[in-house]
Amino acid sequence: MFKFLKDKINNFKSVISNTTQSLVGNVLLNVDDSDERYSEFTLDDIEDTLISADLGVNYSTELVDNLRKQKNAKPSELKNYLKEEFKKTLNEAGPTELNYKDNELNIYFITGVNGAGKTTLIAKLAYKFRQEGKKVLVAAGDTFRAAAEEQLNIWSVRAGADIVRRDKADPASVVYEAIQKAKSEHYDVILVDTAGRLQNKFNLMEELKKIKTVIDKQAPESLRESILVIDANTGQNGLQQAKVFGECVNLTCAALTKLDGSAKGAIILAIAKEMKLPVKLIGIGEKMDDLKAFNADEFIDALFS
Ligand SMILES: Nc1nc2c(ncn2[C@@H]2O[C@H](COP(=O)(O)OP(=O)(O)O)[C@@H](O)[C@H]2O)c(=O)[nH]1
Ligand SMILES: [Mg+2]
Repeated sequence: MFKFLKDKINNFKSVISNTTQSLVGNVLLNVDDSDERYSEFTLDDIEDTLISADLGVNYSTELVDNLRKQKNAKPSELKNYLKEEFKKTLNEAGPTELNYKDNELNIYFITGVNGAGKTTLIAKLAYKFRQEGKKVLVAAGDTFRAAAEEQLNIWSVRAGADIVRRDKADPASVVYEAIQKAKSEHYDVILVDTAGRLQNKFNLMEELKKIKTVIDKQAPESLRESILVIDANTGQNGLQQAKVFGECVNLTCAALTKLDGSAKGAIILAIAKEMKLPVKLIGIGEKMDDLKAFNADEFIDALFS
């Protein structure tokens, strides 16, 4: 497997310190360890604090209702309770390792709203794959914005990847061309960039479905991951977006960008709980090297240590 998927994150604790504060620190402020049991007042405060941390209303309510039902639940055990529940939620969403098959074509289909960080994620992924000697092709499927294509071009060249781009062309035809090229020239990886204009939701969703159909027809065994890119700072809005995209492309995982500095990293848990989607990649900065594999144990350890 890829080295970059095994790399530990330096200072992960400090990267997610704002999330830790809002999700664990602030919640624990509601309880006094010496209390024998939870008061109704305390339970309400815990629920509000979890919701403010962007864990989502349903999940927050469920966690607190569980405490309410357990007559022996002790405030001094709140930290451990949350830790075990969060672990369970992440486990249930499935494995977090990015799928890749050696000696085959691997296609990664990247979607998400404008500004979420798709193009940056593709550049970083291209860079990581290139570093491990893979032959990488980028399909510039955001043909609407010339600037977007140019940005992708610069990044791809810098990463040492090749690119298929055609100004103003139908994105599905760009992807078609990329697949033909990848097959005849034996590429290991295709990264498909897409547009994200939610203002015209119907057209965007049709465009994405069309790309998906091209991949399914031209390379049915090759779609390795369908990745939804979410900006950590969008919190619950990000989750709403996930639902819209999930209805038209079969998402297999999420990538959470801009986790650096964000206080809303709890969205990782909300995505796992509500969408049953594992977060597999996290963006922790703007540099090429600032893409990391998400590891549930590492995340839980950093949150609760
Ligand atoms: N701090 C930080 N900024 C990021 C990260 N990922 C992307 N960005 C920034 O977010 C902005 C939008 O990214 P872009 O890839 O163009 O989004 P797209 O519209 O989805 O393709 C750019 O300014 C990126 O530099 C990240 O992990 N951390
Ligand atoms: Mg883009």
